Amino acid sequence: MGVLNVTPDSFSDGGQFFSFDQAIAHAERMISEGADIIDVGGESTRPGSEFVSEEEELRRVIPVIERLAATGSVPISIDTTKSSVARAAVQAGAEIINDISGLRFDVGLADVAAEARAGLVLMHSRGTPKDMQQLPPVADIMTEVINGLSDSVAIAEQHGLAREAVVIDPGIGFGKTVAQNCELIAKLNTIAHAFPDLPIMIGTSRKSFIGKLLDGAPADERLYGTIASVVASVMNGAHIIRVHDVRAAAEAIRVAEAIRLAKPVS
Ligand code: 9MG
Repeated sequence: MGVLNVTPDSFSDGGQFFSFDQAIAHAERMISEGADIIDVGGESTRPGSEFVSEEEELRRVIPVIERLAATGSVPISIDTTKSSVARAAVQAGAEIINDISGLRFDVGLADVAAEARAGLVLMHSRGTPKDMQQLPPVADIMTEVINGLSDSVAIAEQHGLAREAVVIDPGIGFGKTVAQNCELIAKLNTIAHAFPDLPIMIGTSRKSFIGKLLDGAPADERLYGTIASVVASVMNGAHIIRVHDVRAAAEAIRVAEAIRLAKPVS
């Protein structure tokens, strides 16, 4: 999954892809480099970021989704926590809704996904993007994430969403410490065992825990660290990887996947 942020303050690409033409060109480049899904987001989820209005989010994402969906080469995902934005996005051609709140902010997202027969990514997070890094850490991150995801999946099903439409995501970087992010990647197989029928998505790309592990490396110097986390995630059972640097990740994934498949089943 290639990340297409259409936000002026996007933390990892500096708003580089904010104009319509640049956004389309960047999406096409990610597809040519191996992206199987493009995730379009109009509201930054960087730590400390503010919510944007529905009108502004729609203004940013809908024209981009309409254009990308019209070319039809890969499914488009809408990264939003607002059911009104998700509804407009699926009408514009998006086939997946990516909810970083796991239905905590707007449960109506499940209704939109169910009605449109869209996929729904339920990500674990704590607090809001504005306050998540100020929250006291939880003692047992594996139990917290598994219980949180179970609640989100149950709510989605109560709202009529088919279980086959659900993808789960541990939410790397969202209200977790550096050590907890590493633990979640290292023990991804525990999450896979807890949800054996659900695909797992993970997003580590350029995140601050990688910068912290690399002596404060800025976002544009986190590629090799990102690739290490991508490979570890694939080896431990991730099915969908959300990244900015598609070519590097796609090549690393092809090799890691071949090695994973060569491993004897224990
Ligand atoms: C929007 N967004 C930012 N980080 C993410 C992550 O790790 N997973 C998902 N599903 N979405 C994310």
